[in-house]
Amino acid sequence: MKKTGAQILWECLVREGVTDVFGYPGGAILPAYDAMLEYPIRHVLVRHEQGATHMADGYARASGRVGVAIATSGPGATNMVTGIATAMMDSSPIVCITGQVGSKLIGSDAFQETDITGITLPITKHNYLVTSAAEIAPAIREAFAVAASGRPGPVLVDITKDAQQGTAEFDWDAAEPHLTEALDAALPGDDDHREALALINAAERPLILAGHGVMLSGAEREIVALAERGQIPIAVTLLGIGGVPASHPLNLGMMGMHGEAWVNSAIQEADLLIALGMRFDDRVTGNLKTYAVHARKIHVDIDRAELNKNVRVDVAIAADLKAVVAEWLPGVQRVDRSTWLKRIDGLKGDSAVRDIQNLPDNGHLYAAHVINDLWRLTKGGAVVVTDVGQHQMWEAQYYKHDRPRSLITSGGLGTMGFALPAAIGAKIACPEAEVWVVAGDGGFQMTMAELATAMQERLDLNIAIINNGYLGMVRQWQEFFYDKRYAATPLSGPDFVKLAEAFGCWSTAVTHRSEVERAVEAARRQPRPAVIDFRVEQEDSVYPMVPAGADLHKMIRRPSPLVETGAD
Ligand SMILES: Cc1cc2nc3c(=O)[nH]c(=O)nc-3n(C[C@H](O)[C@H](O)[C@H](O)COP(=O)(O)OP(=O)(O)OC[C@H]3O[C@@H](n4cnc5c(N)ncnc54)[C@H](O)[C@@H]3O)c2cc1C
Ligand SMILES: Cc1ncc(C[n+]2csc(CCOP(=O)(O)OP(=O)(O)O)c2C)c(N)n1
Ligand SMILES: [Mg+2]
Repeated sequence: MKKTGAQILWECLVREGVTDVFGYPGGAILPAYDAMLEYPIRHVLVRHEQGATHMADGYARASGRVGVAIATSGPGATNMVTGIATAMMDSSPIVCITGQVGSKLIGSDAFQETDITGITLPITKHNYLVTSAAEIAPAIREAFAVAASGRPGPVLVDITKDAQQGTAEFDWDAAEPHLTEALDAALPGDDDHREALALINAAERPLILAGHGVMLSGAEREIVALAERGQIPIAVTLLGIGGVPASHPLNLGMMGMHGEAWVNSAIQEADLLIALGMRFDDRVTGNLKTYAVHARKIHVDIDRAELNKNVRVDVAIAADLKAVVAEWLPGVQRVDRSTWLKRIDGLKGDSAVRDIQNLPDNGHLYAAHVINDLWRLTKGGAVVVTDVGQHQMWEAQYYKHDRPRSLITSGGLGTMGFALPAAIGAKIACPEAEVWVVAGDGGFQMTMAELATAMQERLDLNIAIINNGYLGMVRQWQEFFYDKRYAATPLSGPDFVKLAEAFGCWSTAVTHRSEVERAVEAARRQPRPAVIDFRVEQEDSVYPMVPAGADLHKMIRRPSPLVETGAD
């Protein structure tokens, strides 16, 4: 049956199972928008195309489905760049569709022409320039397959206006993608498994490093089974949080720059690291020369390019994690590792004493308190979407995630402005979930226009602004490494309560710990977006901290007794 290119586009999206798209119209994508009205798809009108890409990303991370963003050519497409790079760094499957000027105008500097496939080449898993209606179905089907298969990631399909307007025979079956084997899981050799098992069974001080790949692979149960069978403790990456329940006795917590001190020390003392679906980011390893020098290493990652990239390993397996661990399980011996587990318990040492959580209520509002209260009040059941900065690290430390996909955060690119739009995407993907944004006063100001989107879509979204009056994480670096020279980090903001009310949201401000509970409960009762301005201690820092590039075990610890600074 003949259809226009625009109709073919929506026909394909519907058949791919797409129910929601995030976008913003304009001239070069107008034929597609016109055809959209005939299809059962919810279109969420964003306020900036960066928001559309983060929404698609949040949608994908919350649900495991592919998120879809749509924009016009030129500035619409370039506004998507940050969101695409964010999804690329964190292996999030999204498909971005952009309009392009007519195919005969390409290269003529036509109105709103930009080479978006050229611009996004290094930050997409793959991209397409489609110049005829007949190419649309194969391109869209392949885009979805590429985005979701192997190591997930963003794919962009740029469709010229004449391709949308032209007609072609629509044949769904003929458009079936044929991906090359390289995109699918490659099977490892049996020897790799034997070698890995021998190392695991012989180890006295093994440690599992569980990353984002645990959730991407759906291997949550297998990892816990491996840990329990072998009595092997687990450390998680920032993006691995939730993949293993925080409350599981073998889960030690987060590793890396702002990880728990005992976790980093355990890594340095281990005799075997079993790295599963994590990519040894520099925030995780610190100085590579001194990283886990006593440990043999096994690395399982679906992306061969990650193996032996940052850390040299003894056994490297390029395959889907779930399948690999399932294969190992019967061969994993039940070994008594109580000495090692006791040793790690001992490493916890004075951490508890220094922990800010145990401070009495002294009239100061600490972000750590706010987040811990949020965890308590939501009983750990919320999907929390963070922005980037100190509040992001405090969230990782003080909100205990027991469920997969319940922490959504920009790790690899560290994109400020991510939280609010990503949370909108998460809420639309999972309408039953209680969704909380935890954002800094800096990052929130980057994309706060999306409050209008949340209102227009009548979303029951809760937003906690951790307002410290600073670009806090940068201020912290200036405090530690630049002699407290606070260049361009003191930050004013609007009256967030008035601002939120102007958008039609419910809002309140909190300055004392005693008010946290009331405010959180009131926000939870609101059926519309609710914004709480938590005016927290201004010059608090995130501890512990491994300075960039330092040895992992050489952490800066919170001064004891706690030093209080800043305005009350
Ligand atoms: C301010 C700030 C501070 C930070 N501090 C820390 C910190 O202290 N600690 C920390 O951990 N991080 C920290 N990060 C995050 C850090 O930068 C990285 O984003 C994070 O460590 C990456 O985690 P990951 O390797 O688990 O996930 P990803 O980067 O998403 O990598 C996932 C890996 O899993 C693989 N994979 C995907 N699917 C499968 C599958 N089916 N089977 C097998 N493998 C698969 C992928 O190929 C990839 O290699 C910080 C970020 C910011 C912005
Ligand atoms: C788009 C973008 N620009 C700059 C940075 C660098 N950066 C990282 S954290 C941070 C400060 C964030 O401040 P705020 O949002 O108030 O959060 P806080 O650290 O105070 O909790 C900055 C500027 C970034 N990560 N992203
Ligand atoms: Mg701040």
